[in-house]
Amino acid sequence: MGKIPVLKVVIAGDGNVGKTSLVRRYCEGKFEASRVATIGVDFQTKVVELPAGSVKLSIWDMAGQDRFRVVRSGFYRGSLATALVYDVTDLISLANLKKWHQEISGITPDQKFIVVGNKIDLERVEQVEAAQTFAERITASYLETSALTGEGVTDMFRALASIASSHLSFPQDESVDQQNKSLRDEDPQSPLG
Ligand code: G3D
Ligand code: MG
Repeated sequence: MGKIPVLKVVIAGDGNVGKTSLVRRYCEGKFEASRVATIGVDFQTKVVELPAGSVKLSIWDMAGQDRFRVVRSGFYRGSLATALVYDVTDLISLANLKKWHQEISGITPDQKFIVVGNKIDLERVEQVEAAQTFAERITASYLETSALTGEGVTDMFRALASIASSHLSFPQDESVDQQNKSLRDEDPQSPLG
């Protein structure tokens, strides 16, 4: 088997929406209350099994605070997919996803996105429709999670891995040659009919 492709992905969104908690939950399987806020960037890796093959996600968890804007821009380079995370109890964090989307697609124009509403274990204040409309507008899928209970977290990272790997040809793609060969074999012009 060949080497596992490493895919850089980004977790973006306002401070306090739960980005670091989502990464922790996914990579370490736990939730810690009262964590220290991310300074600059956190970094974790995890292998994800996709139907087409395995990939290793390198997950970059950006600090949401405005004063880290300069640090962040360099870290977007080379990333393939971003989860834009907001907090379903915080309307401002949803409105700000537009700003996050602009910041990231301005630096990496081919970036693919998913939109994630976190903290669904709490009483929500936002309108799901507004989040879905935003996701549609940027051709992203919309998912909901709770880093606290773990609900939706695996799906979120699988979705991210899946869009980040859409450009890859996995070893199984050798079968494309095989398929092309069978198409040629079916060619009515062929002497075998
Ligand atoms: P950030 O990395 O986006 O800045 P953090 O966010 O992961 O640091 O989380 C910010 C706060 O929200 C933390 O609270 C964390 O425990 C809480 N949190 C994160 N995800 C969830 C969730 O899904 N549900 C609930 N109920 N809380 C969540 P504290 O109080 O520890 O600062
Ligand atoms: Mg953080």
